[in-house]
Amino acid sequence: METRRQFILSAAAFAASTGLIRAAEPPSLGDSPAKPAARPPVPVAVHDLPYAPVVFPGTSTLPWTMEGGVKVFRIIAEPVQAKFAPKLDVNAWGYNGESPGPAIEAVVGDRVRMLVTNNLPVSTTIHWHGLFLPNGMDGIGGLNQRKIDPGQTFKYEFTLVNHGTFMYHPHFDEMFQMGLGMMGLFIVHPKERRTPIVDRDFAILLNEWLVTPGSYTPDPTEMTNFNLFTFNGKLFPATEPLVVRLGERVRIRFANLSTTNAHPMHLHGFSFKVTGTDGGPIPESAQWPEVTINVPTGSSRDIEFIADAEGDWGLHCHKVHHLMNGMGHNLPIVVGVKTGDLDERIRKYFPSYMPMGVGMAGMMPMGQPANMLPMGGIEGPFGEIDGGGMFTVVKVRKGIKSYEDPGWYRHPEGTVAGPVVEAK
Ligand SMILES: [Cu+2]
Repeated sequence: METRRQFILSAAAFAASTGLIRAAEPPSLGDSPAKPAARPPVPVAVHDLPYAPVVFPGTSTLPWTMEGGVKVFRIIAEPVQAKFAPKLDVNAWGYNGESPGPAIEAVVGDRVRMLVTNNLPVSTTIHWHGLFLPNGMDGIGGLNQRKIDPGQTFKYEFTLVNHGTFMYHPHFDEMFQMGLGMMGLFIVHPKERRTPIVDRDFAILLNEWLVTPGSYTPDPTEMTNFNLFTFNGKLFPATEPLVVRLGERVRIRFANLSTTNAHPMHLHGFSFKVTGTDGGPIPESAQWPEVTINVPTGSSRDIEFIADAEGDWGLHCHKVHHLMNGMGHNLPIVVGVKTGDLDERIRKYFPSYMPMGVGMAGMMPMGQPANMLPMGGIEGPFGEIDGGGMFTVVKVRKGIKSYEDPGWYRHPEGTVAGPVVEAK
């Protein structure tokens, strides 16, 4: 059966291929008839739009209908089959078939109506994290509203007042429901474009999971010891690259709804300014330069930079164990030991034992449980790229005509580190 997301994407692809829609029409202005709010086709000429449409690498945008001047979104809370990577399936909970749920994108001044249907076996609510709204729309079960029981549909309706990078998630049995993946991004654009105008605007929702190797269902009771770390529900090598034309101004919005961890997001190759949080935009005089920005759980951080250097630049969480997929913990460490046949002998007593310090890529293939992604799943231009989790690549290219993945960067002659023979 074609999922809603596939339908939206294929409808958008069809429309783009037949020239039915202009690149990235503003989805919010006026009472225009309903149209699917799929990711904008490429290339995007954004300077004649009221804002740069946000790109959600790895996830989709929630469509809406206009009814009497109200923008109506339909949200279905339900169990979903998530695919963190081609060989990693997860029995998650989410919205409209996805975890994270499809991103909501709207503009200050919009009247929005959220029709939330609960197809879960338990009660739930939705809280609109960071939005200014009437107290009775804030979504804390028992405090602001009755819980949405299984089978019920609740209406939330309010006018968007503040802009920024926000989220939505249940505010009832949060540990269980968010631990199973119930969350999504909610981007509100200002009425007047924020200056300087960005050419590319990306948003990434950060989450962490415990899916015990060999199993398919996350353990939502885990408090500290997570083993999978996702960008918009995908982990490297299944994360999508962020493709940028040389010289463009780029915004990346990070939002974190992980159970416990902050994620220090590190961008290679550039210094960026921190331009906003879920509390709102930061005035230019108060913005500061960074190459790593910590994103605590329950918060968002917007960064901006000029992509003035070509290349394949890493973008990742700097907690190095968040760059691994399904990594086992509590292993004996024998870094520096000449092991000989020690590996085999130790493995007799500790079947999960893997030698450390030999490079991740060599570690995994033996005795791997089902539904576990091996480390080092991708062949780069210089050999295998090891690692996984919260990692992607910002691909900056000169003169590209589209934002499709351009492949690996081709370095100019003489600009790549390599071996030398030193004179004795
Ligand atoms: Cu992290």
